[in-house]
Amino acid sequence: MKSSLVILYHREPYDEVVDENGVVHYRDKKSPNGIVPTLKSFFANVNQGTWIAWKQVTAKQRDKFQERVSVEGSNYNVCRIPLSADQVKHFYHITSKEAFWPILHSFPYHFTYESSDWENFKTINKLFAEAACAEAADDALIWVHDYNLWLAPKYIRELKPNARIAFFHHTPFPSVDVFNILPWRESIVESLLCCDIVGFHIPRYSENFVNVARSLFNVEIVKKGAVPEHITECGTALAEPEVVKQLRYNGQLVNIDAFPVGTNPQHILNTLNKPETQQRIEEIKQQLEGRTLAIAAGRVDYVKGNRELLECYGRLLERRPDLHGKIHLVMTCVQPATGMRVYRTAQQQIEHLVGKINGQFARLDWMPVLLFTQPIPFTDLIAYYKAADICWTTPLRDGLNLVAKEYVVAHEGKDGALILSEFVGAAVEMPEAILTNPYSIDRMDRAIDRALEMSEEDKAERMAKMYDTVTQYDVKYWADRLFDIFQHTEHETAASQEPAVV
Ligand code: GDG
Repeated sequence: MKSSLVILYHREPYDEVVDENGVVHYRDKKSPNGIVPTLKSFFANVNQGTWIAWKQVTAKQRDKFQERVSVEGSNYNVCRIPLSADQVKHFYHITSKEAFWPILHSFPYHFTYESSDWENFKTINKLFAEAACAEAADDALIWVHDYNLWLAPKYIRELKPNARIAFFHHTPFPSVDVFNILPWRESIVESLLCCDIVGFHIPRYSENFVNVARSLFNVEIVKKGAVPEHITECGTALAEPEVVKQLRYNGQLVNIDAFPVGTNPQHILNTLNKPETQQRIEEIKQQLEGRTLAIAAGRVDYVKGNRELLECYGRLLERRPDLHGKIHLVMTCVQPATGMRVYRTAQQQIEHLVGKINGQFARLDWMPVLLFTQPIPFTDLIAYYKAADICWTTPLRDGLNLVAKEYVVAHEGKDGALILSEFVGAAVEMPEAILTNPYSIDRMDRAIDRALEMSEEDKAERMAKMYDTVTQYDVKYWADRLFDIFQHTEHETAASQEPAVV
C-alpha cells in the first residue's frame, strides 16, 4: 500500500531492540521530548505513512541491508537510506554542520567552504527524493524537514510533478546578507520554491527567506498578511509586523507559513505527576535545603550561548559574595554528533569554565555548578525544571527553543522565572519572559539580577501568561493547524490562477 503521508527527516524514529534470539525489533522511540514524537503524531491522521531517514552502514552490512522496516504497533514504515561512514561525514558533519549550520545561525565566522562536499549532498538528497516518490501515493503529502534536505523538493518535483510538497525549517533562517554567503544559494532557494508550502518557526525567518528569494530570482509576492495572533509584532529583536503569505515563481504558487512548533504539555504534566518524579523533586529540594536553583538545559553547541551564560554566572558570584553557598546552577550539555572539531571546542570551553567557576568558588559543602555531559532521563529533567527557581536559556541564536516551553509547563503557570534570549524564536511568543541579549554583558547581568529579585507576584503573573500561551499553542495545535493547511492544499501552478493583487 502506498503512503498518503511521507515524512523525510534525517533521524530514525524508532529504537532497535535485539531480543534473546538475536532478532531485531523496531519499537517506537521511548524518548518523549524533542521533535521526533511531534512529527510521528501526524501519522495518527492517515491510514498509512512512511518515514524516510538515513542509516550508517558498513560495506558488509550493506549487502544484507533491509531498507524498509515496519515499526511494531504503528501504521508507518521506515525507509532507511544506507550511507557509508564517509558519506555521513561529508553530508552531515561537514557540509550540513560546518557550512550550513553557521550560516543559518548567523555565524559566518564558523562557515567553511573548502571542506564541503556539494556533490555528495546532492546525491544524498536525491536518494531521499527517490525513496519518497517510490513510497508516496499519487495524492500523498510529502513533508521534508530541515536544511539537510534542502534539495529534496526539486528532485521530488522532477519525479512527481503533481506531488504536494511541504518543507519545514527547524532552524532560524538568516538575513539575506548572511544567507547569500552560501555559494550554492541559487540551487537551495530554487528547490524550496518547488514546494507548495515552506514553513518556518516565526515570521522573521519567513521574511528573511522571502527577501533571499527576491534577491536571487524574479519572484512575485502574491499575498501578505498579519502575523499569528500570539506573536509579538514589534519591540524585540526577532519581532516582525507583517508577513508574506504567498509567492509566485516559475509557474508555481508557494505558500509561506510561519508558526512555531509547540511542546506536549499533557505529557510533561503526566510525567510531573508520576510518583517517581514527585519523589525526585522532593529529593532535589531536600538536597537544596532552601538554596536557589537555576537550570540551563540543551545541547553542546556554540549557538546555544553556554559560554556567555557561564561567564555571567561567574561574574554573578564575583559581584555577590552574599550568594556563595546559596545558589546552584544545573547545566545539561548533551553531546551532539561526535567527531566534530567545532563541538569538541565548545564542549572543552564549557568544561573549562565550569572547572574555573567551581575551582574558584566551591566549598566542601557547596558546588556552584553541576554539569551533566550525558543526557539525563526525562523524568529527572522534569524534576529539575520543577525544582528550579530560574530557567536560564540564553542562546546566541536558536530556531525556537523547546526547553523554555517545557520549563513553563512544568511550573503550571504558578511560579518560577524564565530568562530567555531575545534571539530564540520562542521569545516572540513569550515576551513575558525576562528577555535578555546574550551579546551584552550588561544585559545578561541585569537579567539574572532581575530573576533573583523579582517578587513572587510578578513571577506568577508572567508565568501564568506564558503557561496560557504554551498550553494553547501546543504541539497538537501546531499539528492540527498544519494538517488543516495540508488538507486544503492542492498542488497549484500559477498558470491555473487568476492574476493576484497584493
Ligand atoms: C532544534 C532547533 C528547535 C536537553 N537536555 C536533555 C534533554 N534535552 C531536550 C529538551 C528539549 C530538547 O532536548 C532540546 O530542544 P531545543 O528546541 O531546545 O533544541 P534543539 O535540539 O537544538 O532543536 C531548535 C527544535 O529543533 C524544534 O524545531 O526548537 O531551535 O535547534 O526537548 O528537553 N532531554 C533529556 N535529557 C537531557 O539531559 N531527556
